[in-house]
Amino acid sequence: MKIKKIEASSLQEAVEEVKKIYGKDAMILSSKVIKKNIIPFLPFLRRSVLEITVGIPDEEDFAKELQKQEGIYDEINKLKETVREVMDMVKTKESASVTIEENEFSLRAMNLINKLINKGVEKEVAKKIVEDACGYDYEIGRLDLKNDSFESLKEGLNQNINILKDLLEEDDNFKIIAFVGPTGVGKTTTLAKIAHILRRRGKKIGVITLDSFRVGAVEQLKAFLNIMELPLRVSDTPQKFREHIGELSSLDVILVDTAGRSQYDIIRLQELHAFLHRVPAMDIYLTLNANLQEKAMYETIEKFSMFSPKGFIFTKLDETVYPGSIINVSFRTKLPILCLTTGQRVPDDIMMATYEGLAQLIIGENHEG
Ligand SMILES: Nc1nc2c(ncn2[C@@H]2O[C@H](COP(=O)(O)OP(=O)(O)OP(=O)(O)O)[C@@H](O)[C@H]2O)c(=O)[nH]1
Ligand SMILES: [Mg+2]
Repeated sequence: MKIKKIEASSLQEAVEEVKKIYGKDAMILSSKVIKKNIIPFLPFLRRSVLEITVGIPDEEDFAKELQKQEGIYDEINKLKETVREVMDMVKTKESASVTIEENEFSLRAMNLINKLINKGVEKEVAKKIVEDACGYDYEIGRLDLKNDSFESLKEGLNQNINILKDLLEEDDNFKIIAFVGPTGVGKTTTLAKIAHILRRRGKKIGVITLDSFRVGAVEQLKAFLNIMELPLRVSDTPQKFREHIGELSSLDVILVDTAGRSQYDIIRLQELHAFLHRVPAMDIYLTLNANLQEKAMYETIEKFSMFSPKGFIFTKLDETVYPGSIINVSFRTKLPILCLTTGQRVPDDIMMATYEGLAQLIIGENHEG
């Protein structure tokens, strides 16, 4: 800032003068009354004038000021964001699951962890998923999300949960797809939904059911499939099953429905195993009700491991408020997810697993971006 002195007869005049000469950014720093000789060599002839000290900001000062102001706006915006996050956290029920003291995450990262926990994701799993979507922010000295919550969740899921690419993106080879799982989880309904999807994509499909003893099982399948006029075979022995596969092997895909088996009924599980083992080109998917208690899910997975399932199908997500359990189970077992079903309607209520879909399922629509 440059300092100048000017003289004026009144403050009013000084203000106008300063504006005129130095512009509107100039400031009057001080003023004082001084006595001046009217004629230099006649000291007894004096009058009073105002001496004004003016500060004139130079370009550099202006830039600094601007920078300071921008800094303040940044601070305000950060503060606003923090307040919003704190409010979100307060709104989120059971928000005390992860507290400020106990962890090394930023507020918004903690907020995301808590959202996951509230949806049934285990605390350790939630922390790992979020941690993998974070970078260290030196300014706040904590781990912070690299992106908005939704994108970060997608990223974290991507690093921790396996999904199977859409059935048809894999290859064009002949495939047999079998659905196994406990009773009533939705195997037959899901088979029908997948049959529709495959058909819509131009695949030639046949269906074989191994469920010949439950009353109405074959009728139920027929009802689903008749609309599509798909060939259907009912195999009541492993021998028949192999014959039926032979008959339908000129098609693109054979879908195999099985009778539900309790994970506690080892004999029936082994019976089913006798049908399915050593069948070439067969992928077996374990169908699990997303509402099942997690402990029961692990028991089921253990008992059905004899089928070496290629992945999970999770059903009835429309009936659960805690979809987090499917994340826990997939995280712990590393078995990939093929698809998720979200209602009884055939063929609509199904979605192939994507990270976007999983993120939506857990924290809702992407509101941030
Ligand atoms: N809400 C809801 N219901 C479903 C879903 N999938 C299937 N269901 C219903 O669950 C019930 C059982 O479905 P099925 O497809 O017969 O189950 P399953 O596993 O074949 O049963 P079993 O053959 O007896 O072992 C039916 O009433 C279906 O409509 C889903 O995603 N959401
Ligand atoms: Mg069935």
